This record gives sequence, C-alpha cells and structure tokens, in this order.
Amino acid sequence: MTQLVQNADIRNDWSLEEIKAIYYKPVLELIVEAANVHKHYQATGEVQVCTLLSVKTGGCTEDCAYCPQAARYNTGVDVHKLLDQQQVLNAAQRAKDGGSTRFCMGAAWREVRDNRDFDKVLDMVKGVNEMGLEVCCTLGMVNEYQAEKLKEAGLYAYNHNLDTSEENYENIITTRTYDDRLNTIENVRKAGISVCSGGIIGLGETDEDRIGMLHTLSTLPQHPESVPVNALVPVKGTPLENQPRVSVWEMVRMIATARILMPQSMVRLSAGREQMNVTEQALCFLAGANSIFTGEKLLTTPNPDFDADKAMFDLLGLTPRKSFKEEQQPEVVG
Ligand code: SAM
Ligand code: DTB
Ligand code: SF4
Repeated sequence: MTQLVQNADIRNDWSLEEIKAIYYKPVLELIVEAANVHKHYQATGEVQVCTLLSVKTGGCTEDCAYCPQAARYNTGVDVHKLLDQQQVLNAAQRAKDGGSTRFCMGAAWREVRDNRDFDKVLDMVKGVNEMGLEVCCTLGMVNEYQAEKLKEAGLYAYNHNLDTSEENYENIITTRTYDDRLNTIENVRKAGISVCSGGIIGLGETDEDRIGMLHTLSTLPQHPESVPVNALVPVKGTPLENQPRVSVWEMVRMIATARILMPQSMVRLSAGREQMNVTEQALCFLAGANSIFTGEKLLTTPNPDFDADKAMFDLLGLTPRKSFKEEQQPEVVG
C-alpha cells in the first residue's frame, strides 16, 4: 500500500490563535510569506492541471445550499444517469490531449452504494488509470470497504470537501453531519488513497468560519495532499443564488493561509476561475495556489477552456506539473 509520508517540519498542531494571526495579516505581507513557503516546499511555476467530468449528474437527495445538483432545487441542470465507460474514456482522452494529468469523476450521490453503478465506476477507474492519468473520484460518502475497492481498482485520489466550518455546516447542509464528512476522509486515508479536501468561500460564512475550516484541515493527522479552494458559483434556483461574488482578496487570503499551514499540499484554485481575469488568477498563484481545473466545464458550470488556460500559462511562464509526482516528499531522516 502506498503510504504517503509527511516531512518532520510539517505541523498538525496549529492553534486557532496562530491561524488567526496568519489570516489577518496585511494582505501583501501575507502573500510574501506564503510565496516564501511556496518557494521552499514547492516547484514554483509548476501548476497541476486537473479535469473534471460529471459521470452522474443531478437528482441528488442532499440539500447542500450551494449545489445545482440537489434534486430539491429547480436549477435546470441536465439530469443524467451514470455515463457509460466509453463516454468516460473518451472524455479522459480529451483531457489528456489537452495537457491534463489528473482526471476527476464526480457523481451526484449522497454516498456510494454496493450496486452495479459502483461496479461500473470501478471499471471507469481502472480504465482511466490504464491511460496513465491520475484518477480521482468524488462520489459522496464511502465506507472502509468501498475505499479499499476503489484503491484496488487504481484510484489515486478521492475528493471529499469539508466545505465550511463545523459551526456553519448546518446552515449549509442538514442532510449529513461534519462527522460524516470526517469519517469518509479517514476511510479514504486508511485505504492509502491520496486525500483531496477543501471548501467553498462566499456561502455567507464569516472569517471565523473560514479560519475554523482551515484549522480542521490543517490539524488532521495528515494534511490532505490536495486542498481545493472554491469560490461559490451562485446558481439560479439554489438558496445561495443571490450571494455576492467573492473578491479576489478573499481568495488570496484563503489560499495564502492554506499554503502557510499546509506547505506540502497542492492548493487548488478551483471553482470560480471563469469569473476571474488573468491578473486575479496570477495573484492566487503568487499566494501559493499550484493546481487548477481545466476544460470548459467544472461539473455543471462553465470554466475557462484549454486554449484560454494555455494562453495564461504562456503569459505567466507557468508549466504543467508532471503526472504521478509524489505530492508529499518522503520524510528526511537524520
Ligand atoms: N456528491 C459528492 C459530494 O458532495 O461529496 C461529490 C460531488 S459535489 C458536487 C463536490 C463538491 O463540489 C462539493 O463538495 C462542493 O465543494 C463543490 N461545489 C458544488 N457546487 C458548487 C458551487 N456552486 N460552487 C462552488 N463549489 C461547488
Ligand atoms: C472541488 O473542490 N471543486 C470541484 C471538484 N472539487 C469536485 C467541483 C466544483 C463544482 C462547481 C459547480 C458545478 O460545476 O456544478
Ligand atoms: Fe449532492 Fe454532492 Fe451536490 Fe451535495 S454537493 S447536493 S451531495 S452532488
């Protein structure tokens, strides 16, 4: 089993007070500090390129207030049962041809069930893995046994976001608990799968909630190898449709704090790039973001296309990170 090892100088004992002191620094000072940490632990100028595909869209039983795929909101999302294997492999090939190294399959499920659809997803994982891509899934809650099956099929990473602080969770989702989320993350970790977990800003949460979520993530027994920072994409029909757009400075503050707290993790500038110009995205890279989703769609909402991102990489002198690079450096002994 792959056991990802964490450097000895990585801290899992951050206090809320310490995190606050970082988060509330004057923003330019915060960027400089994060950039220094980034330079020390990461290959600056390298950005991981991931592509999403919604393999099962809409009709979800959950009530996540931000989500266009919850059955209870009228969002006009194109509801679709599980795609077939060939459609998925074709999309993975397009992603690979577009320069992507990680392919993430999302399903609008509350949890994985031991049924034929799960068997089909296992086949998809196997197929995408054989194409030489890092395979990621985000399928809702999984138990230990399901996590092991995914690992055996060749799953590289599993995405399961905390989304917000424990205190704010019930204002956003009532159909499951924060502990449910943490349990799944533990099951994934135990199976030796790389953990991808982060959150969303712009849900109406306070700065304290953002700090609280970063505290939970950075005090897990092992930091998630990837930390996605999403800006809410407000979707008509969801309870959060009228939320104001988050400013770039809020994204920068979140990304920079995550970078300082979890220096070895990939920090992903996730949803919300469609609404950001290149200058704003450059600030996020400077603040320590080193991963993005490419391809014209996230799961159901628009994202910049491959050509626009290629032009941005050229302009900023960024290079795509190679596949299967260890996201955590092995522990330095002696
Ligand atoms: N159903 C699974 C689950 O909830 O874990 C997997 C798919 S779910 C769509 C994956 C993640 O997408 C959510 O945890 C949330 O962080 C993000 N997300 C969903 N809708 C969003 C939106 N409108 N804006 C930003 N992020 C969103
Ligand atoms: C993550 O943190 N963000 C991605 C991925 N992980 C699964 C999803 C963003 C979804 C945005 C809304 C949509 O396109 O439906
Ligand atoms: Fe369902 Fe996931 Fe959307 Fe929540 S975030 S409604 S669990 S698809």
